[in-house]
Formats: sequence, structure tokens, C-alpha cells
Amino acid sequence: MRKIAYPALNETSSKGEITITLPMTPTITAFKSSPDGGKGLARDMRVRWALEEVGQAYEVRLVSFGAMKEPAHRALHPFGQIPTYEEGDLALFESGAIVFHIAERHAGLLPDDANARARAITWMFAALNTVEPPIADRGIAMLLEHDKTWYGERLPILEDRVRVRLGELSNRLGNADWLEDAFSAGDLLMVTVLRRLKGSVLLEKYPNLSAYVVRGESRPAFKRAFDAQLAVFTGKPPTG
Ligand code: GTB
Repeated sequence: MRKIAYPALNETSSKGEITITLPMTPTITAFKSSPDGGKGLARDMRVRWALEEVGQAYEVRLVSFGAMKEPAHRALHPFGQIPTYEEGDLALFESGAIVFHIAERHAGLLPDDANARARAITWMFAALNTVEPPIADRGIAMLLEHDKTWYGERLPILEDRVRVRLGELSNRLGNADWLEDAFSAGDLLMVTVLRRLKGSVLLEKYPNLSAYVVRGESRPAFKRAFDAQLAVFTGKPPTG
């Protein structure tokens, strides 16, 4: 939010001026051409979803793989990746930090109660630090290492690690709709992490996790975010 002092509009203003708060439209970056063909698996999807959940309009700057490694983009993102987030003179990278920033500045993604808020934030870290790494390792191996002689031995090891985490998460979620009492940024991140396994038997083995992902994807904000990223791929504007 940008605070601008305007001249007094009425005589009751004690200092002769009033403060009007203007919302500033953030700009995020996303792949110009996503390798997933519009499945919403790249990490701009979680940022788009968070912005949609809180009702914050945003703009998107699409970047090519080449442009991501150029100094102009590296000034925003030291590792030359997407997503980034710019809002006035604030520039952020790391999807988790961006979602946290959005959740801190707007109502709707973190509970007000301090302990409930701390638990939701814990799930944000769990999604990114505990559940995503084995899923990402498996994805990278499938993409970049499938022609290696040792791939056949490595893949089952990576899949076992994913299975362990899914089993533990499934046990904790049980029959609940969300990880805590209400949907939070923790669920938002966890669902985006689990979506990377969509269509794989690894996820299908846990019906409560599959249903949890569908529950997240059924939220109107998710659908708007998904349609927006798909429109980049299809070249057609979102219909919703
Ligand atoms: N820790 C960072 C974050 O959470 O923001 C990781 C950011 C990241 O990995 N960005 C990827 C990127 O910019 C895109 S999301 N890669 C380009 C590069 O490093 O040069 C990862 C991703 C990419 C593609 C798919 N896909 O096609 O399915 C899924 C996920």
C-alpha cells in the first residue's frame, strides 16, 4: 500500500491534509513458455492462487529462459528463476516468501489467532521444506536423468522417499478437509506441491490426499489462477 498525503478536502482535518491509501498492483513473473504446457505446475501458480484468494489484482510479466539469466532479471531474482513479485519499491523472490507476504498483508490466508497462525505458517514450511524436496527430486530425475545407466536403480529410491512423506501426511490429514481448522496458506502451498504428482499412482494410493488436492483445485480462486496461467499457453483470454 502506498500512502499519499493530499490537501485537505474538508475543514475538520487537524493538520490540513488527509491520508489516502492507494492499492498498488503487484507484478509477478511467469514462464513465457511453460514446459508443463499449461498444467499450472510451475511455481507462479501458487502466487497467482494466493493473489486470487485475497482478491488482489496483479499483472504478469512473461520471461523467456534466456531473459531469466540476464542481469535485469537477476537483479530481481539472484538465481535467475520465476516467480518474482514487485510491488512499488519492494521486490521479492521465492514463491513461499511471496505467498507469505501476500498472506501477511491481506485477510483470508492466515488465521488471526496467534497460535492458529503459527500452525498455518508451520504447514507452509512443511510443504516447502519437507514434502516438496522428495517430490521435486523425483521430478528432476524423471526429466533430466532418465537416460542414465543408473536411472532404473535411482527412481525406486526416490519414489520410496515420496511414499514415506505421503504416508505421513495422509495419516495426519485423516478425514479432515484441511490441515488445520480452516483453509490457509499452508494448504495452498501443500496442494500446489502435491499437484506435481497428479496422475501418478504415488498420489492415487492415498485417497484422502487425492481428495484434498481436488478440494483445493475446486476453490474458485484456484480456478481463476489456473485459467490465467493456461491462457498464457493457449493464447486465449481466460473465460471465467
Ligand atoms: N525455490 C524457488 C521458489 O519456490 O520460488 C524455486 C523457483 C523455481 O524452481 N523456478 C523454476 C524456474 O524458474 C520454475 S518452477 N526454472 C527455470 C530455471 O531455473 O532456469 C519449477 C517448475 C518448472 C517446470 C515445471 N513443469 O514444467 O512441470 C514444474 C515446476
